[in-house]
Amino acid sequence: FSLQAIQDNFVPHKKEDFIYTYGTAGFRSIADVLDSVMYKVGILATLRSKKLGGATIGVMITASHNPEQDNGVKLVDPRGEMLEQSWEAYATKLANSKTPETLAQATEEIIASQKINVDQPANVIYGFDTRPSCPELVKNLESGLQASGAETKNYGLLTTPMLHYLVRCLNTAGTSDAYGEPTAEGYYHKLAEAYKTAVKGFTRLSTLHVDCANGVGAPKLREFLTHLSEDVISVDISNDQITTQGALNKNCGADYVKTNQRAPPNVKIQPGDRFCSFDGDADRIVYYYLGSDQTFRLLDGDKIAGLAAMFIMDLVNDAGIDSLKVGVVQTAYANGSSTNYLEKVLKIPVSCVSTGVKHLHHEAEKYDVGVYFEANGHGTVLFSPSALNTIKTTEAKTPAQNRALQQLAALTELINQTVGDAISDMLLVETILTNRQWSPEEWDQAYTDLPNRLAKVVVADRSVFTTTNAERQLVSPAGLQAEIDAIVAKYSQGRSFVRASGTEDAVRVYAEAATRAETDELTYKVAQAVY
Ligand code: 16G
Ligand code: ZN
Repeated sequence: FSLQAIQDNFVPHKKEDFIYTYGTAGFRSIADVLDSVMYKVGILATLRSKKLGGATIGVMITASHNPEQDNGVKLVDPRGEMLEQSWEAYATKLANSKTPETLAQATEEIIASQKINVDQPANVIYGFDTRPSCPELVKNLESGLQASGAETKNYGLLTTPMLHYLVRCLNTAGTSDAYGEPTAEGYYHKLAEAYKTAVKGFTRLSTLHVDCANGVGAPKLREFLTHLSEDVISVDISNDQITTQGALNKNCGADYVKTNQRAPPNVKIQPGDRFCSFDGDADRIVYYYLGSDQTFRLLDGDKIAGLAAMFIMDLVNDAGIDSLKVGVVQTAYANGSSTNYLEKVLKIPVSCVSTGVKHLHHEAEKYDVGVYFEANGHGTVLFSPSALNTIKTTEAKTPAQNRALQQLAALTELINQTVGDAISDMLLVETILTNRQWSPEEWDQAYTDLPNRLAKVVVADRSVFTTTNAERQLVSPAGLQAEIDAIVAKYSQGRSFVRASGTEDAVRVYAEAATRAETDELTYKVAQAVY
């Protein structure tokens, strides 16, 4: 490890005045300004690995659902989780170092404050999505890794959740909680075997139509499907144009569908059929279908959480292990009807946390079985070590109990325990629908979403909008929350909140109410109060 090498290989900033922030989605911006950031992320990944005694750290290059000209990068910690929050400030510090000297200084500061022994080994793996800017960004990342002396492995084109899986596998190999074979093949095999077990004995459903957002999910889902025969699952893939310039996330994908509450224009949506959309890096998924009245119906992250929680509660009861505490974690964006369904109908505890996967993930770890989903379709289910142990060691007294235990065991393998995963979540939904022999309408009957609206307000300085109570209330600007409360009080089943976006220079306004007209009016009034 040599600070000299770090200085000698310095990759300069392309735009002098650009300020970088490691936020909820890592670094993310227009790809053109990211060369220098990649170099620094290489150094940071090396330091993080050295700090953790040479544990493997992951680096994923993607900008998820953002337009094709954007890109981004984020670090993955040893258990396949997001980078520990306290390190985000280091990332930001390195990224904004504009000269070799200030970079060396910032590096030294991290080493000193974290008491890093630089003689420790460093191991870093990386992967990237289909964006045309990736190859160049990868080169800059590699320079940073090389300059700081890490052992590396390039896993190539990957979905984000596959990279998280690989990191966890590499760090648990040979231990009692070994997570799987650290290869793409190992990932496919694990999911395919679990799925076969989970749907065994049930009639296969009709074909599922999958929109892959013209992203990395398309080739990866195709590879995965070679591990399952047509009589186990039938999938029709669309929006798989990964080499067509400008196609990524354009008028398709999970974010398009959730935001516009409509199917991608090029997806021919037929009554009776089942559809889902991935986002650009395949860590989000939403389902949808055409109702018998020909209207578009969305089954978003909230609906998936409700379905999963219902199924898991039933299995836990049938398995006779209802001492396990099952809970659901949501954000303020969860539809009020979904929270009501979970709490009042399923009688499951629900926690509400701030936006961003790391917040949901950590809260979900507090339960034995923690289901977490953002309304936008990012989520998963976490099984605690003690839950895994209970599922593995409980002795069944009846065939029904035995079957429930087997199903739960299959779910623990099927569900990606590291992060939300579109392929894995798709298999979870398909498992439940197959077990129940349900159509999407039947799934949708659990509850009816309140009409809702999300608006974006561009303000002079979004940093003055600070919140409390899991982002449901404003602390500042002074007086604004009282104003919002007064507006909301006029609408039946009204709810609205305002928060600064973590990924865009804007403030978001969410509102829901009993009717579409009231919702629109409420959104408009709150947005006006903000402006
Ligand atoms: C990031 C988050 C996502 C969240 C979104 C909110 C991660 C990996 N991603 O993309 O979970 O929904 O930000 O964006 O945490 P916003 O702050 O612009 O509303
Ligand atoms: Zn994504």
